[in-house]
Amino acid sequence: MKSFIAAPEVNEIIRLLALAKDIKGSPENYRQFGVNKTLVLLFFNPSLRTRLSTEKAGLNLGMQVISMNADNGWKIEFEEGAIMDGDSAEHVKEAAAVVSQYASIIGIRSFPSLVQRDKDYQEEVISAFVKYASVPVVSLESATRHPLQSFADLLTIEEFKQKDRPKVVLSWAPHPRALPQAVPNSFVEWMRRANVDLVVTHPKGYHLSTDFMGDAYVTTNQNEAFDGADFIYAKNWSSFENYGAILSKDPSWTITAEKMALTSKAKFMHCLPVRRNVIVADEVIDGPDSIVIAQANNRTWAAQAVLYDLLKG
Ligand code: AN0
Ligand code: CP
Repeated sequence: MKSFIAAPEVNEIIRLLALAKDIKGSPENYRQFGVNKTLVLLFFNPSLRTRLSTEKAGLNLGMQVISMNADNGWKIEFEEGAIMDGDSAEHVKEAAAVVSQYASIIGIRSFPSLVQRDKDYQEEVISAFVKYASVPVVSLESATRHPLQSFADLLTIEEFKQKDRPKVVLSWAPHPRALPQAVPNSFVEWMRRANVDLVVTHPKGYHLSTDFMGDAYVTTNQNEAFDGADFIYAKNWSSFENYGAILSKDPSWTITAEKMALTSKAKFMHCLPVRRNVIVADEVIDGPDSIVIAQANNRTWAAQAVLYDLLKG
Protein backbone atom coordinates (compact mmCIF):
# COMPACT_ATOMS: atom_id res chain seq x y z
CA MET A 1 0.00 0.00 0.00
CA LYS A 2 1.07 3.57 -0.69
CA SER A 3 -1.36 5.32 1.66
CA PHE A 4 -4.25 4.27 3.91
CA ILE A 5 -7.22 6.55 3.39
CA ALA A 6 -10.18 4.37 2.32
CA ALA A 7 -11.13 0.69 2.38
CA PRO A 8 -8.68 -1.40 0.34
CA GLU A 9 -9.94 -4.01 -2.13
CA VAL A 10 -11.30 -7.32 -0.77
CA ASN A 11 -8.05 -9.28 -1.31
CA GLU A 12 -6.05 -6.55 0.41
CA ILE A 13 -8.46 -6.64 3.36
CA ILE A 14 -8.07 -10.42 3.65
CA ARG A 15 -4.28 -10.04 3.58
CA LEU A 16 -4.31 -7.19 6.15
CA LEU A 17 -6.61 -9.17 8.46
CA ALA A 18 -4.26 -12.17 8.41
CA LEU A 19 -1.33 -9.83 9.10
CA ALA A 20 -3.11 -8.12 12.02
CA LYS A 21 -3.95 -11.52 13.55
CA ASP A 22 -0.34 -12.64 13.22
CA ILE A 23 0.96 -9.40 14.76
CA LYS A 24 -1.52 -9.69 17.63
CA GLY A 25 -0.42 -13.30 18.24
CA SER A 26 3.32 -12.53 18.21
CA PRO A 27 4.02 -8.79 18.29
CA GLU A 28 7.67 -9.47 19.24
CA ASN A 29 8.34 -10.85 15.75
CA TYR A 30 7.86 -7.38 14.31
CA ARG A 31 9.94 -5.29 16.74
CA GLN A 32 12.86 -4.49 14.46
CA PHE A 33 10.94 -3.53 11.38
CA GLY A 34 10.55 0.19 12.03
CA VAL A 35 13.94 0.92 13.61
CA ASN A 36 15.33 4.25 12.33
CA LYS A 37 11.93 5.15 10.87
CA THR A 38 9.81 8.01 12.19
CA LEU A 39 6.05 8.22 12.51
CA VAL A 40 4.62 11.75 12.66
CA LEU A 41 0.96 12.09 13.72
CA LEU A 42 -0.79 15.44 13.17
CA PHE A 43 -4.06 15.95 15.07
CA PHE A 44 -6.26 18.81 13.88
CA ASN A 45 -8.95 17.40 16.28
CA PRO A 46 -8.90 15.61 19.65
CA SER A 47 -8.30 11.88 20.10
CA LEU A 48 -7.76 9.34 22.86
CA ARG A 49 -7.83 5.92 21.16
CA THR A 50 -6.49 6.76 17.73
CA ARG A 51 -3.59 8.71 19.14
CA LEU A 52 -2.49 6.19 21.74
CA SER A 53 -3.11 3.03 19.69
CA THR A 54 -1.32 4.39 16.62
CA GLU A 55 1.59 5.64 18.75
CA LYS A 56 1.76 2.23 20.40
CA ALA A 57 1.63 0.51 17.00
CA GLY A 58 4.61 2.59 15.84
CA LEU A 59 6.54 1.91 19.06
CA ASN A 60 5.80 -1.84 18.76
CA LEU A 61 7.54 -1.73 15.37
CA GLY A 62 10.57 0.06 16.86
CA MET A 63 9.67 3.38 15.20
CA GLN A 64 10.31 6.82 16.67
CA VAL A 65 6.93 8.45 17.19
CA ILE A 66 6.14 12.18 17.21
CA SER A 67 2.57 13.39 17.79
CA MET A 68 1.53 16.99 17.39
CA ASN A 69 -1.70 18.79 18.22
CA ALA A 70 -1.97 20.74 15.00
CA ASP A 71 -5.14 22.64 15.88
CA ASN A 72 -3.36 25.63 17.40
CA GLY A 73 -0.56 25.95 14.86
CA TRP A 74 -0.25 28.04 11.71
CA LYS A 75 -3.46 28.09 9.71
CA ILE A 76 -2.87 26.12 6.52
CA GLU A 77 -4.07 27.20 3.06
CA PHE A 78 -5.41 24.46 0.78
CA GLU A 79 -6.59 26.42 -2.26
CA GLU A 80 -4.46 26.17 -5.39
CA GLY A 81 -3.24 29.59 -6.55
CA ALA A 82 -4.55 31.39 -3.44
CA ILE A 83 -3.37 34.94 -2.81
CA MET A 84 -2.41 34.42 0.80
CA ASP A 85 -3.15 37.84 2.26
CA GLY A 86 -5.70 36.47 4.80
CA ASP A 87 -5.43 34.27 7.91
CA SER A 88 -3.43 31.37 6.48
CA ALA A 89 0.29 31.54 7.20
CA GLU A 90 1.46 28.67 5.00
CA HIS A 91 0.29 26.51 2.14
CA VAL A 92 -0.20 22.75 2.42
CA LYS A 93 2.36 22.42 -0.41
CA GLU A 94 5.14 23.49 1.98
CA ALA A 95 3.56 22.03 5.13
CA ALA A 96 3.21 18.50 3.69
CA ALA A 97 6.61 18.61 1.99
CA VAL A 98 8.29 19.83 5.20
CA VAL A 99 6.68 17.19 7.45
CA SER A 100 7.84 14.60 4.89
CA GLN A 101 11.46 15.62 5.67
CA TYR A 102 10.97 14.43 9.26
CA ALA A 103 8.64 11.47 8.75
CA SER A 104 8.70 8.03 7.13
CA ILE A 105 4.90 7.91 7.51
CA ILE A 106 2.50 10.79 8.24
CA GLY A 107 -0.83 10.32 10.06
CA ILE A 108 -3.52 13.00 9.78
CA ARG A 109 -6.74 13.51 11.78
CA SER A 110 -9.01 16.12 10.25
CA PHE A 111 -12.76 16.21 10.95
CA PRO A 112 -15.33 17.68 8.53
CA SER A 113 -16.78 21.19 8.86
CA LEU A 114 -20.32 19.70 8.70
CA VAL A 115 -21.19 22.98 6.94
CA GLN A 116 -20.04 22.62 3.34
CA ARG A 117 -20.88 19.10 2.22
CA ASP A 118 -19.13 19.24 -1.16
CA LYS A 119 -15.93 20.51 0.38
CA ASP A 120 -16.00 17.88 3.14
CA TYR A 121 -16.75 15.04 0.70
CA GLN A 122 -13.91 16.17 -1.57
CA GLU A 123 -11.59 15.43 1.38
CA GLU A 124 -9.63 18.61 0.81
CA VAL A 125 -7.27 18.21 3.78
CA ILE A 126 -6.20 14.57 3.57
CA SER A 127 -6.11 14.59 -0.26
CA ALA A 128 -3.78 17.60 -0.20
CA PHE A 129 -1.45 15.84 2.25
CA VAL A 130 -1.43 12.73 0.03
CA LYS A 131 -0.70 14.91 -2.99
CA TYR A 132 2.09 17.03 -1.51
CA ALA A 133 3.73 14.61 0.97
CA SER A 134 6.59 12.50 -0.35
CA VAL A 135 5.92 9.69 2.17
CA PRO A 136 2.84 7.49 2.82
CA VAL A 137 -0.15 9.09 4.57
CA VAL A 138 -2.46 7.31 7.03
CA SER A 139 -5.93 8.60 7.86
CA LEU A 140 -6.53 8.97 11.59
CA GLU A 141 -10.14 9.91 10.68
CA SER A 142 -10.73 12.28 7.83
CA ALA A 143 -13.84 14.24 6.85
CA THR A 144 -15.70 11.22 5.47
CA ARG A 145 -13.86 8.07 6.62
CA HIS A 146 -12.19 6.37 9.62
CA PRO A 147 -10.48 3.33 8.08
CA LEU A 148 -8.27 2.36 11.06
CA GLN A 149 -11.45 2.14 13.13
CA SER A 150 -13.25 0.00 10.54
CA PHE A 151 -10.27 -2.33 10.18
CA ALA A 152 -10.23 -2.86 13.97
CA ASP A 153 -14.02 -3.37 13.88
CA LEU A 154 -13.68 -6.07 11.24
CA LEU A 155 -10.89 -7.79 13.19
CA THR A 156 -13.17 -7.75 16.26
CA ILE A 157 -16.12 -9.24 14.36
CA GLU A 158 -13.80 -11.94 12.98
CA GLU A 159 -12.73 -12.82 16.53
CA PHE A 160 -16.21 -12.90 18.07
CA LYS A 161 -18.36 -14.31 15.28
CA GLN A 162 -20.07 -17.68 15.89
CA LYS A 163 -21.05 -18.32 12.30
CA ASP A 164 -19.39 -17.89 8.91
CA ARG A 165 -21.67 -15.08 7.81
CA PRO A 166 -22.97 -13.12 10.81
CA LYS A 167 -25.76 -10.55 10.65
CA VAL A 168 -24.20 -7.17 11.43
CA VAL A 169 -26.46 -4.20 12.19
CA LEU A 170 -25.29 -0.59 12.09
CA SER A 171 -27.79 1.35 14.19
CA TRP A 172 -28.06 5.12 14.46
CA ALA A 173 -28.55 6.27 18.07
CA PRO A 174 -29.21 9.72 19.51
CA HIS A 175 -26.51 12.21 20.57
CA PRO A 176 -26.67 15.83 21.77
CA ARG A 177 -24.07 17.13 19.27
CA ALA A 178 -23.69 17.00 15.49
CA LEU A 179 -21.21 14.23 14.66
CA PRO A 180 -19.49 13.32 11.37
CA GLN A 181 -20.64 10.51 9.06
CA ALA A 182 -17.04 9.25 8.86
CA VAL A 183 -17.39 6.24 11.18
CA PRO A 184 -20.64 4.89 9.65
CA ASN A 185 -19.44 5.61 6.08
CA SER A 186 -16.26 3.64 6.65
CA PHE A 187 -18.01 0.87 8.56
CA VAL A 188 -20.39 0.32 5.64
CA GLU A 189 -17.52 0.56 3.14
CA TRP A 190 -15.59 -2.18 4.96
CA MET A 191 -18.56 -4.42 5.82
CA ARG A 192 -19.68 -4.48 2.19
CA ARG A 193 -16.29 -6.04 1.40
CA ALA A 194 -16.58 -8.58 4.25
CA ASN A 195 -18.49 -11.85 4.56
CA VAL A 196 -21.37 -10.44 6.62
CA ASP A 197 -25.08 -9.70 6.18
CA LEU A 198 -25.14 -5.94 6.70
CA VAL A 199 -28.29 -4.09 7.76
CA VAL A 200 -28.30 -0.33 8.40
CA THR A 201 -31.05 1.26 10.48
CA HIS A 202 -31.69 4.94 11.15
CA PRO A 203 -34.59 7.40 11.46
CA LYS A 204 -35.91 9.20 8.38
CA GLY A 205 -33.57 11.89 7.05
CA TYR A 206 -30.38 10.09 8.15
CA HIS A 207 -29.51 8.14 5.01
CA LEU A 208 -25.79 7.96 4.28
CA SER A 209 -24.18 8.89 0.95
CA THR A 210 -25.08 6.37 -1.77
CA ASP A 211 -21.37 6.32 -2.71
CA PHE A 212 -20.79 4.46 0.57
CA MET A 213 -24.12 2.64 0.89
CA GLY A 214 -24.33 1.11 -2.57
CA ASP A 215 -27.04 -1.55 -2.37
CA ALA A 216 -26.70 -2.17 1.39
CA TYR A 217 -30.06 -2.95 3.03
CA VAL A 218 -31.58 -0.04 5.01
CA THR A 219 -34.65 0.11 7.24
CA THR A 220 -36.11 2.87 9.41
CA ASN A 221 -37.60 0.13 11.64
CA GLN A 222 -34.94 -0.51 14.28
CA ASN A 223 -36.80 -3.50 15.78
CA GLU A 224 -36.92 -5.20 12.37
CA ALA A 225 -33.19 -4.60 11.93
CA PHE A 226 -32.36 -6.08 15.34
CA ASP A 227 -34.27 -9.30 14.70
CA GLY A 228 -31.75 -12.18 14.67
CA ALA A 229 -28.70 -9.86 14.68
CA ASP A 230 -25.30 -11.22 15.75
CA PHE A 231 -23.62 -7.81 16.15
CA ILE A 232 -25.13 -4.43 16.98
CA TYR A 233 -22.82 -1.56 16.03
CA ALA A 234 -24.21 1.69 17.47
CA LYS A 235 -23.18 5.12 16.25
CA ASN A 236 -24.66 8.56 15.99
CA TRP A 237 -24.17 10.70 12.91
CA SER A 238 -25.63 13.99 11.74
CA SER A 239 -27.75 14.20 8.61
CA PHE A 240 -26.05 13.85 5.22
CA GLU A 241 -29.12 15.08 3.34
CA ASN A 242 -29.76 18.14 5.53
CA TYR A 243 -26.03 18.42 5.92
CA GLY A 244 -24.74 18.49 9.49
CA ALA A 245 -28.21 18.88 11.03
CA ILE A 246 -29.53 17.07 14.10
CA LEU A 247 -32.98 15.97 12.95
CA SER A 248 -33.76 13.71 15.91
CA LYS A 249 -32.76 13.10 19.51
CA ASP A 250 -35.46 10.42 19.88
CA PRO A 251 -34.56 8.37 22.99
CA SER A 252 -36.50 5.40 21.63
CA TRP A 253 -33.41 4.77 19.43
CA THR A 254 -31.12 4.30 22.48
CA ILE A 255 -29.73 0.76 22.64
CA THR A 256 -31.38 -0.88 25.67
CA ALA A 257 -31.52 -4.42 27.04
CA GLU A 258 -35.08 -4.66 25.70
CA LYS A 259 -33.79 -3.92 22.17
CA MET A 260 -30.88 -6.33 22.54
CA ALA A 261 -33.39 -9.05 23.50
CA LEU A 262 -34.68 -8.92 19.89
CA THR A 263 -31.28 -10.06 18.60
CA SER A 264 -29.65 -13.47 18.45
CA LYS A 265 -27.63 -12.76 21.62
CA ALA A 266 -25.79 -10.06 19.68
CA LYS A 267 -22.48 -8.56 20.73
CA PHE A 268 -22.61 -4.81 21.33
CA MET A 269 -20.02 -2.63 19.57
CA HIS A 270 -19.22 1.10 19.52
CA CYS A 271 -16.07 2.90 18.36
CA LEU A 272 -16.04 5.07 21.54
CA PRO A 273 -16.17 7.71 22.93
CA VAL A 274 -19.76 6.89 23.85
CA ARG A 275 -22.45 8.86 25.71
CA ARG A 276 -23.86 6.44 28.30
CA ASN A 277 -27.64 6.32 28.62
CA VAL A 278 -27.98 8.41 25.45
CA ILE A 279 -26.43 6.12 22.80
CA VAL A 280 -26.50 2.99 24.95
CA ALA A 281 -27.96 2.04 28.33
CA ASP A 282 -25.52 1.13 31.14
CA GLU A 283 -27.09 -2.35 31.34
CA VAL A 284 -25.94 -3.05 27.75
CA ILE A 285 -22.46 -1.52 27.71
CA ASP A 286 -21.71 -3.01 31.15
CA GLY A 287 -23.27 -6.36 30.23
CA PRO A 288 -21.58 -9.62 29.21
CA ASP A 289 -22.22 -9.09 25.48
CA SER A 290 -20.48 -5.73 25.30
CA ILE A 291 -17.17 -6.03 23.39
CA VAL A 292 -16.27 -2.33 23.20
CA ILE A 293 -13.01 -2.71 25.15
CA ALA A 294 -11.80 -5.66 23.05
CA GLN A 295 -12.72 -3.55 20.03
CA ALA A 296 -10.61 -0.62 21.31
CA ASN A 297 -7.72 -3.02 22.01
CA ASN A 298 -7.80 -4.10 18.36
CA ARG A 299 -7.06 -0.53 17.24
CA THR A 300 -3.38 -1.21 18.07
CA TRP A 301 -3.11 -4.39 15.98
CA ALA A 302 -4.96 -2.90 13.04
CA ALA A 303 -2.73 0.18 13.10
CA GLN A 304 0.40 -1.96 13.44
CA ALA A 305 -0.57 -4.05 10.41
CA VAL A 306 -1.14 -0.88 8.36
CA LEU A 307 2.13 0.77 9.43
CA TYR A 308 4.08 -2.44 8.78
CA ASP A 309 2.56 -2.75 5.33
CA LEU A 310 3.33 0.87 4.48
CA LEU A 311 6.93 0.52 5.69
CA LYS A 312 7.35 -2.56 3.50
CA GLY A 313 6.18 -0.41 0.59
C1 AN0 B 1 -16.11 11.50 16.60
C2 AN0 B 1 -16.99 11.06 15.44
O1 AN0 B 1 -18.14 10.76 15.67
O2 AN0 B 1 -16.53 11.01 14.30
C3 AN0 B 1 -14.93 10.57 16.74
C4 AN0 B 1 -15.30 9.13 16.88
C5 AN0 B 1 -14.17 8.19 16.69
N1 AN0 B 1 -16.88 11.48 17.81
C6 AN0 B 1 -17.02 12.53 18.60
O3 AN0 B 1 -16.60 13.61 18.29
C7 AN0 B 1 -17.78 12.34 19.89
N1 CP C 1 -12.59 5.66 18.17
C1 CP C 1 -11.76 6.71 18.07
O1 CP C 1 -11.24 7.01 16.99
O2 CP C 1 -11.54 7.37 19.22
P1 CP C 1 -10.68 8.69 19.41
O3 CP C 1 -11.49 9.83 18.82
O4 CP C 1 -10.48 8.82 20.88
O5 CP C 1 -9.39 8.55 18.66
